[in-house]
Amino acid sequence: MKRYPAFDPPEYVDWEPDPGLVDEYRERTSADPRRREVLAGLERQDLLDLYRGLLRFRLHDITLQRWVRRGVISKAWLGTGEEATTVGAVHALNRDGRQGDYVGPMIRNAGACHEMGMPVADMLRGYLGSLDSPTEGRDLHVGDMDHGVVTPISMVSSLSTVMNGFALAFQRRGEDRVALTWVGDGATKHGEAHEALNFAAVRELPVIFVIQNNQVALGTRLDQHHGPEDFSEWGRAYGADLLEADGNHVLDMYAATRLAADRCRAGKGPVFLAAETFRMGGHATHDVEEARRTFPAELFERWGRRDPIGLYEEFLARGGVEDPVDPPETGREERKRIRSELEEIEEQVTRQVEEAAERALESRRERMPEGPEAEGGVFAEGSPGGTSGAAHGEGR
Ligand SMILES: Cc1ncc(C[n+]2csc(CCOP(=O)(O)OP(=O)(O)O)c2C)c(N)n1
Ligand SMILES: [Mg+2]
Repeated sequence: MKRYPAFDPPEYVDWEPDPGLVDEYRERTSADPRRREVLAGLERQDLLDLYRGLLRFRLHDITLQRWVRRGVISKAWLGTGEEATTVGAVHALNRDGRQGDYVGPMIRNAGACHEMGMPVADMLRGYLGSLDSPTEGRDLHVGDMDHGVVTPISMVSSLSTVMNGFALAFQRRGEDRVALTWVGDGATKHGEAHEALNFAAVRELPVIFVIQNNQVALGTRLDQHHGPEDFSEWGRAYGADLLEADGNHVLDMYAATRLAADRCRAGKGPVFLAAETFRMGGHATHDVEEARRTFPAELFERWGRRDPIGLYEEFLARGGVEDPVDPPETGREERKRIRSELEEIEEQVTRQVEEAAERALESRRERMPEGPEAEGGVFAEGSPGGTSGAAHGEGR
């Protein structure tokens, strides 16, 4: 993809594929027989849609960074380098709005919203706080139940118990549906995460917890808040199934999530999906320098070579788009043709995100809420025994 020197992490600016990592990427799609079988079922279009989703996430974040630079917003929380952990998982679900599976994305999983079908403009409006944003200007955490996206609140791990609630409802109604949420390595240290993992395991709920280990929680490194090297033993501790996945490999995430969802649908949930990835920036746009001081430069270099978009692009061009589990050798001409197809997709997605940004800025010019509007919709209207005044926050 086109690189953005003003906004990309320095490791991405002159990104070139590392041949060893490309080989590993290819090997991983066929190493596990069950994942291989899942991936063998993917159509060319599915593979390109995953690429589209990764790009959309990166470009959504570039837009936010541009706005920070221009003073439109004060800061933004990005998923740079972690896009595959979100996009691969979401694409493996049944994305059928209210009738389908439900996801609960944290702020670093913005890609889940647009990949479930929410318009990018609405997500950007969330940041701008306009009246036509999903929360009518109240919060930048956005969701939309019409697209199966549960709106998060900012308290980390609180979504886990909420998603258990949905999964419990699916189970009690005998519905063939799954709930999925992402729990950061840091969020796993909150008591509510423990409650959620335990309750889900004890009740065998159809829920997937993607443990998104990006090696850091705000300014605290994994080794400062976590005893073991990783999360591989956490399934055993709770008596739940655990799968491990490469969080920078969109197809590995896709395959693992599909297997996890199958297990849940068969009544054998929950599944913990431990995904290893790395936060290529700061906690948000304000502390990038601090984050760079938190880790040795070598770690950024190592993960920088594993850009989930660059690697996937290379994989597709080297035959992955024709057959993801047994890619044919592509010659120069063939690779050129595939690359130009990918470029065309990139142009479309870039245009889509730019137009969304334009529409969101229009809302900022014309649809910002007035002060008193903050009082509306705080309490449910017409609740039994409630007064209409309660809907506007009076007398409470
Ligand atoms: C209950 C709670 N405590 C503290 C915070 C402040 N806080 C926001 S993000 C964060 C770190 C989260 O780390 P992690 O779960 O690893 O997610 P990441 O930011 O790395 O994606 C903290 C402590 C919060 N939002 N909620
Ligand atoms: Mg983290």
